[in-house]
Amino acid sequence: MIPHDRIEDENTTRARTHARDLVHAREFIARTNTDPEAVIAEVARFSAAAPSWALGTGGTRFGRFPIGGEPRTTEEKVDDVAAINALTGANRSISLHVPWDDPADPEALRQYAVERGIAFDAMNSNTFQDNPSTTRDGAVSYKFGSLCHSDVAVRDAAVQHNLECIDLGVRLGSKTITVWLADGTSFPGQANFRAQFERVLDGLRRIYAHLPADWRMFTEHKPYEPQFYSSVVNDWGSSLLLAQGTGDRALCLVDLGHHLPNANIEQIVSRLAMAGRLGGFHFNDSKYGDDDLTTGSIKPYQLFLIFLELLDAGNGRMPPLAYMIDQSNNLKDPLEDLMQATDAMQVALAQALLVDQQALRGAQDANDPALAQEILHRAYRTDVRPLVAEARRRNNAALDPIATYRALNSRTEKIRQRGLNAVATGI
Ligand SMILES: [Mn+2]
Repeated sequence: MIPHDRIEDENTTRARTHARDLVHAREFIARTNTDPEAVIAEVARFSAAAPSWALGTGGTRFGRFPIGGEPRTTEEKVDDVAAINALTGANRSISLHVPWDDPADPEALRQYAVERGIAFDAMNSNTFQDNPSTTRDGAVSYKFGSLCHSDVAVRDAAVQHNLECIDLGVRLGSKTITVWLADGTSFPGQANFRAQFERVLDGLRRIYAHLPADWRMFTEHKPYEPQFYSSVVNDWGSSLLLAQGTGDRALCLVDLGHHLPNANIEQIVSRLAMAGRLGGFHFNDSKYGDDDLTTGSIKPYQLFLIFLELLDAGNGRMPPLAYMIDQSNNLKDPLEDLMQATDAMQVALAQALLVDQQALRGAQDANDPALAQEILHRAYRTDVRPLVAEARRRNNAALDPIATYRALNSRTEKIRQRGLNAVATGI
């Protein structure tokens, strides 16, 4: 755990500069007919879950370069999320991935997390790998798909694994199961598109039937990888069809990296929200494909536009969706990576809150695209960092999370406790 008084000490060294910057930011923003206090409050309310599989170093198929001190158990993963939450004040939950996480005593794990201020976000099932616990000790294989498989025994095993994830999640206090399927084909003619889709729909209905009344089920689309010709849940349209064909609490999850280049993701967000089927997000960024780069590191303007659509869906506030970070790379300390993502989301949210909605509607009604762009850019180009830092301070977190993490030698301390060779599960 990161001691709160150490964070306070670090904040004290930055307090005067922060106060000066905040006065300036407040003055500037007040001139744009926006209440800076409302922006700070909404940013302070926001939280994004950290995924248990992004707490160790990521990698590529060419290699992985562990940095040491990675969490060896799910408890240590909770510790790491508690550590970044202490610094950001905006990562109040963890999302588990079964069976990479397979707690022997879920009630004890839940208590462990509660004591550290961490809740359990969506449960993630895994039918894209063969694991003894999900493939009936090797009796079946997901090589040719899971819910879409031609063999009913494989489909049954995949359904059963999802039911077990829900049962585990109930014991942890989770309320959501996210189903991401690697199902698809790598070669034309390999399978019938329609037969695969109908089998997936049938499997999702069976999983949905097991949901407790206060649970939701998310389907997550992706156009390609690991299959390279077709995915069954290839885009938001297929995801929406599955949700609509399953039940009211079946919703769509948007992973920013799961789109073909140049897709208008903010418009997809608007469409799904309009259809009442937007359930959650996996935040990351990409240049070429599912790169899992740090949120906001490549296309920060797109991130701003996405938050603008979220505020539109929530009538000026962030709608109560499941927000999670889903990123992984080979180069950074994963905890710093997650804190940078959290900061990028808070900055994008603050910028989106600065958009003068009344003026924007006026420009739209007057068919004045130049003015509409001026209004968006005025908000996007405002330096909102003092407001975001103030939101963190009010959440008893760090004015500067990364600098504080480094000043406290947090990684060195983890290596000392867990060892240089401690490597986390997950990819
Ligand atoms: Mn994802």
